[in-house]
Amino acid sequence: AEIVVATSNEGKVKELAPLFMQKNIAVKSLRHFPEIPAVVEDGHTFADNAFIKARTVALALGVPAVADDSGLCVDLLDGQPGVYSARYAGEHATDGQNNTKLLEALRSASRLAGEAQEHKPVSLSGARFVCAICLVDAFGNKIAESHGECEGIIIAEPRGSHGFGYDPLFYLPAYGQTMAELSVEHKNTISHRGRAIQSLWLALANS
Ligand code: ITT
Repeated sequence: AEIVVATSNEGKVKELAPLFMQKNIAVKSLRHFPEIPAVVEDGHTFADNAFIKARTVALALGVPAVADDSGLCVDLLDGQPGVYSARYAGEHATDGQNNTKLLEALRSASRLAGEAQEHKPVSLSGARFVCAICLVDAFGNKIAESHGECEGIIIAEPRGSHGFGYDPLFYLPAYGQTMAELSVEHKNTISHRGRAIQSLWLALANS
């Protein structure tokens, strides 16, 4: 089987592909459908945006679709960047620009600027990654939705080269590593995305 994933983020695709492969489902991202215009994500919650993306793509292609809307919620920033995580530093911001912006916001919020020069990582704030998944049928009707979270700490110095987005700044005390230091397989067992997909299988089994 095959499912269209309503995403242009290849970092997500790299993690979602093995998760769907556990159910023998191959994923096809929007990279394969350049004709579909960019989806306007104007929802106020992760769940709203996941539904908007899945529905728009399903209606454009006439096939079922699944979407992942996710982001980073930082305690000291009252939950920001949240649904704005992808465009925190501007409309077409790179991951690097978003990470720089996050550290700037946290340093001014915590007045820890001086400590950033220390050698050991400085923990700036508690944070959580959040992921909402939505599956719709070919008519854009919701079939199932799910949610997953993962808690960590934002550190002042990036570590690791795997993953994407805010992973190098997201430290997991239980593992002594950042999310960017974990393999895709390991990340999938503990991440917001991995948890949301496991919860999607449960929702589908119970429906
Ligand atoms: P699509 O809408 O095309 O799927 P996007 O990157 O715009 O791609 P979102 O609106 O859901 O997707 O924004 C997600 C952002 O949250 C992403 O760009 C990262 O900055 C951050 N993010 C989400 N999951 C992450 C993860 O596992 N690791 C690091 N950062 C993550």
